[in-house]
Amino acid sequence: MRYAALMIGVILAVTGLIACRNQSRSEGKRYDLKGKVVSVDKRGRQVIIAHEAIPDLMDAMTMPFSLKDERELDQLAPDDDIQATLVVAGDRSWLEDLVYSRTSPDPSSEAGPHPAAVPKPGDEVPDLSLINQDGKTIRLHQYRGQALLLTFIYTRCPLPDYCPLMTERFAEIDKALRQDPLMQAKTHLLSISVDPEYDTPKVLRKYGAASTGRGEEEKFDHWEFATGSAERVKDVARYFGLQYFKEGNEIVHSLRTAIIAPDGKLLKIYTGNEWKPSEILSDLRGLNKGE
Ligand SMILES: [Cu+2]
Repeated sequence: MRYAALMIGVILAVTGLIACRNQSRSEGKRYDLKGKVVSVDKRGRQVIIAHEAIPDLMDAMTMPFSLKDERELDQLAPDDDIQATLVVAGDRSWLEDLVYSRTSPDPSSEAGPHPAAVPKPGDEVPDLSLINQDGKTIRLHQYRGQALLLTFIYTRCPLPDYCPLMTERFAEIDKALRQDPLMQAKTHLLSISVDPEYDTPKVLRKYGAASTGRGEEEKFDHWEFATGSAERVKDVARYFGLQYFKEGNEIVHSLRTAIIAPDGKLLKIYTGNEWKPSEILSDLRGLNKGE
């Protein structure tokens, strides 16, 4: 049995090797990546890899990556050894030229992080509590009457197309909503840090002020930044199906961006980073139509 699995692994490794090298190369900086697959997040279209140090880029850590060819997500399994080229181009990054091999007898028995049960649109979101950038306790139900747009980040995130991109898009949404006093009044944004140890209210305040572009003027009356005890943050993340865990100074995480309607019911959860600010703006405008 083990031999059969090993053979499949070898075949996969061989097929993985037959990557077309003649394609014209996209631009961007390229780095060699070597590591082990920790988990495959098919919904979020990411693979979480514990990788070795990448000279000139980052230390060894475990973190999520996007793939140039997403079909390869179906081929990968926890514990696969993987080698790839990490391409960083502007605010995007992805892996290409994947080579992987499998030696574990049964990948389905791997005890990786289990995908959390994801709530459905229309579900009532529980009154989870967090601590905002001012050190004050906030609760999700206090935003009832407004549409609440939330996402997960951490301020030290090194990959441009994860947290920095979420924050950049939230800044765009915040700005657009502020141009319309009615929409500003009827919406609220919340960025939740999954790194409470480092992202104290003080750190979040500074990060938030820089992110909104209003600096010292920022009153955090439309877009807040929150954290909480490790337990409380875990409760919120788990509810929205966000997977994360700590690895040295980094947090390995997937992406979740949710819209909660003014009645406290879940409208939508966006996974990954493919969504556009315009889609969320139209979701938010749609909620406030017909009132
Ligand atoms: Cu991140």
